[in-house]
Amino acid sequence: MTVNPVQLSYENQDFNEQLDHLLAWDSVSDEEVQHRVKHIIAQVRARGDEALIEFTHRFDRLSVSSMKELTLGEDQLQKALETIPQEQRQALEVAASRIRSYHERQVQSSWTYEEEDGTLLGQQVLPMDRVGLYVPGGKASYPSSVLMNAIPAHVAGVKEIIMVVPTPDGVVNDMVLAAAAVAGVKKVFTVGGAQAVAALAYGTETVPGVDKIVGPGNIYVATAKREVFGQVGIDMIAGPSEIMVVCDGRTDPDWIAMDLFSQAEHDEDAQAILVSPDKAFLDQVQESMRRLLPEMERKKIIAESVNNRGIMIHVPDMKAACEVTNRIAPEHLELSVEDPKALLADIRHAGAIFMGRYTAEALGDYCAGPNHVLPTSGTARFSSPLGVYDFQKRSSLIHFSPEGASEMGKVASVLARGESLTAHARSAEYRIKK
Ligand code: HSO
Ligand code: ZN
Repeated sequence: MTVNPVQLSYENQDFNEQLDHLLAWDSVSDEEVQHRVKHIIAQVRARGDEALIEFTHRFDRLSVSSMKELTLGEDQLQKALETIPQEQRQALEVAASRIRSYHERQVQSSWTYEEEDGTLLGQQVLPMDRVGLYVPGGKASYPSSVLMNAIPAHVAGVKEIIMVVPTPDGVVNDMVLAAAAVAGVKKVFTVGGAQAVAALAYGTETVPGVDKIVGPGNIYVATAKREVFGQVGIDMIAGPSEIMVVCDGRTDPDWIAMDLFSQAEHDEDAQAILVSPDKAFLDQVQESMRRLLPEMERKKIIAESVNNRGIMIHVPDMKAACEVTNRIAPEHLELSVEDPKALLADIRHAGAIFMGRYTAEALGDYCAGPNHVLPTSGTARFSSPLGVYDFQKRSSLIHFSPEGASEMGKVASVLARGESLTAHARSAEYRIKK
């Protein structure tokens, strides 16, 4: 098994076109999947628990006679926390506490201001009432993602976080349940797929309908989330993981190779990119990758990811490296250089920026504190990491004094008549002082 990322040079005439071609990613929208998902949603919407139980039997091979058997409460989550090895429990608790401290700084507060005539304007910020958290089953079931999704909701003040996680053939991941306990989740339903998304969006006799659904999932889950958007809010629909490393050539090549592997091992479609002004260093990292690959548990996935989507880019200098970064807008950016702060001024687009040789992206995935749910596929140009703000909503506050209503009544009246909206105009005019 070899590893052969594509080699690119910034100095190539058609560098930008080549790069765009390698970055292109189609977020799959499969008609057949859409059709099936629509059917599942309609069934759950019409028949509630009964349909949910049927689909769980069909897709997860679990036969239960009531939703009670698919429901876990606080006691069971607490029990899972006590079941896992002490070392894992402690690591979850350390990570949770750091994620909490970081996110507490994101809480937005309400504000108001008063004008001279006593008019009061402002914005009231409140948490959502109830949020649903989707957690995948199987190989992509990450306890760390439970923390990253549930803690910001909890910090925002969301009262009820309803988690759903499929347990195919009844196989439960205790560390996922333990993470839920640590993150303040109190209710879990062991259902998954489009049927779980539908239950959260519309509610059933047992599953309470939520206001927003967050969390990663397979194509069925992603399609279902798109389908119920509007009925409920959803988070972004994430593409495969990406890492981009900018290195001056003076970090241990094994470290860089492993950093690239760390995202490649998520998925055959994950993308790992290395950029350096040092040509010999790019070769050394490739050599390290070849030597280290056989040691990796997920070597097949890593090799596929690196061979299909991996890129090594030679740039003339760091200025060009920053330019390439902004074009890519990577989910994760490592600045493996002596003075990362000096580069920061030129970086405009990246989901998370890991600064310095010691800051492995993997630390950010688990326990640095910032969120690991990040914009992928170039969307860092216009979107941000998941945060407390995603679980808060705003209402505008407007309170006119009699003087204010009179003054603004005149303005509104003119504008309303310009729009031929007479009732608007007269409503405002009633309040104008004679
Ligand atoms: N790197 C992933 C998150 C994760 N890594 C979970 C390990 N576990 C998000 O891009
Ligand atoms: Zn990761």
